[in-house]
Amino acid sequence: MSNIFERTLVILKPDALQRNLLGDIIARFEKKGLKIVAMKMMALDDVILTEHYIHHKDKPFFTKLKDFMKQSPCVVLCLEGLESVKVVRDLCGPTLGRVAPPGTIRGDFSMSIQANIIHSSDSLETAKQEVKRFFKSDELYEYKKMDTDIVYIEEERK
Ligand code: 3AN
Repeated sequence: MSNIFERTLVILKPDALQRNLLGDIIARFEKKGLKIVAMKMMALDDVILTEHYIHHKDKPFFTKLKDFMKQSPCVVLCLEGLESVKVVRDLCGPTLGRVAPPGTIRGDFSMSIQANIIHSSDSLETAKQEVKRFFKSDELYEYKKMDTDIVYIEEERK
C-alpha cells in the first residue's frame, strides 16, 4: 500500500460567508482528521477567477459565476491528509446543491448550482496547480499535528 499524504485546495464561497457557515464547515474538516496547512480570507479578482474557472470559459454562466465569486471575500484553505483530494470532494458532495446527498456539505447547506457553498480540487494534478494559485510557499505551514498518531494507524503514516 502506498500512503499518499496529499494537499488539496478548498474555497469557501461568498454564500458560505454570508450565511455564517464558515465555522461549521471548517469544523467538519477538523473533525474528519484533515490537517489545515494554510488558511486565509481573500477578495478574488477577475484575473484569478478567470484562471481558476478557465475550463468554464465558453459556458453561458462564466461571467455570472465570476461575479458571484466577487460578491464578498472568500476563505481559502489548503488541507492535508491521506488521499485528501477524494476525501474532501466526497465531503463536499456533487455540484448541484439540491440533489447533493444529506450529510455532505452541499447536501446539508445548499439548494443551488452556482451558490453551492464550496469549491474543492477535483484531482491531485489540479490540486497542485490550485494550491500554488492561491498560496505562496511561505503561507503553507509545515508542523507536527498532535493527533496524527491517533487519526492514522502506523502503517498508514509510512
Ligand atoms: P465542482 O465545483 O462540483 O467541481 P464544476 O467544476 O463543474 O463543479 O463547476 C465549477 C463551479 O461552476 C461550480 N461549483 C458552480 O458554482 C459553477 N457552475 C457549474 N455549473 C453551473 C451552471 N450550470 N450554472 C451556474 N454555475 C455553474
